[in-house]
Amino acid sequence: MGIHYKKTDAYLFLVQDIFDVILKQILGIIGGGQLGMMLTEAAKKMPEHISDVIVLDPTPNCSAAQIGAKQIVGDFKDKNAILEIASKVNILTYEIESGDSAVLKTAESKTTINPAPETLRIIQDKFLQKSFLRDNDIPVTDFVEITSLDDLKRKISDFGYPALLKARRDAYDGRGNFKIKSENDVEQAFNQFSGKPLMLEKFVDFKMEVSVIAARNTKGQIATYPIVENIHENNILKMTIAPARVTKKIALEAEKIAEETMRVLHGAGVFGIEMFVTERDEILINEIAPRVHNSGHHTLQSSKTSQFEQHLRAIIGLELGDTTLVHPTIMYNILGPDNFQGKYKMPEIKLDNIYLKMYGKEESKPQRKLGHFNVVDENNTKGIDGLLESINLVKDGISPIPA
Ligand code: AIR
Repeated sequence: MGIHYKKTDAYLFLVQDIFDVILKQILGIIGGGQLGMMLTEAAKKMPEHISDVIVLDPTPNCSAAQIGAKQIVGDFKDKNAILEIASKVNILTYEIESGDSAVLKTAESKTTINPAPETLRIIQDKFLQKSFLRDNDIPVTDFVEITSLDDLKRKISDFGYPALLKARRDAYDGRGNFKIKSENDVEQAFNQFSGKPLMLEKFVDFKMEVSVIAARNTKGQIATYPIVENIHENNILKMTIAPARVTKKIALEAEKIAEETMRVLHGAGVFGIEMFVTERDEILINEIAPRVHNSGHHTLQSSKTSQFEQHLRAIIGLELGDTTLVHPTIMYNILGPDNFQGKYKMPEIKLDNIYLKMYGKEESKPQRKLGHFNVVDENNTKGIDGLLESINLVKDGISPIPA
């Protein structure tokens, strides 16, 4: 005997409710800066899968909150705040790697977390990350753990100068790196880190910095975006050129390394894999970010699927989107100028083929990422040189000035 339902309105509402619970999920994001903002925008375009977004961020009315995410105001490492957001969402992710992976592990009893806290634990400690990659035969720069000043003095004499002393954790955008150029810098470099766990890396004489944005979904499907070229200034990303001006051989090799990395890492989500191309055309991984990445912002206009949508597809377990680069594009970061801190006038650009995105941060600070714009070769006629010319015409006009 089957169960007989009357097709009443009540029944239809019940079915709708069940579907909502199964299919629509509340998404939680640790971090609500620009990356959380663009993830929230992508989530809003997927209402059939994500019903609401809640972010945890210390800045009241953070970037993501300004475009409709609910916000818990709290630190990324605040245990109670992490447990609170975990108890309110069906799926939790992060857009900054400085969350506490041990706390996240305990929060796994309350919600699904992707990438897994164990993946975060390995990646957020650069020494563990590089050891993991080396153990899996993935090419990385030479590196070694540093435990004391004497240890540093001994090891740097093996490595030679220059070498990079790095904080193992909580360092991005060049914060937490010290280039030791000679014996005279050694003590100053060590003291600068005041007791933090450290590692030393051989300085790579690279001819280009590149990255591959890669995704792996919860079912193990992997997809990589075409390799891009990154231009840094003062250790901060200034510009990403998509696609990178490299040979087909290098492009394929880098994408293969990225795919292999995703295979061994196991985490679900989008990852930014930064690499060097050396003078001898070797490819070495410099660093992995377990999150959507600044060098993937071009995908908002250049690609069939943006990295933000891709991340959501990956963590929800949907089939990954098409990563084809449809239009060559250059992404240019709008950074806070060095000469002031405080409120600033929002720059504007009204030109065809240029897409400006400001992050709604209240204050400019030197080198702070305030926004970016993408210059898109929409008719595929300009080429990278043409795009670079367009950037030169507009870049000075968009530097933020005090309000
Ligand atoms: N971010 C995270 N890791 C690296 C970067 N750049 C992004 C995240 C985070 C924001 O930078 O979106 O929330 C913080 O920006 P700020 O300017 O407040 O430090």
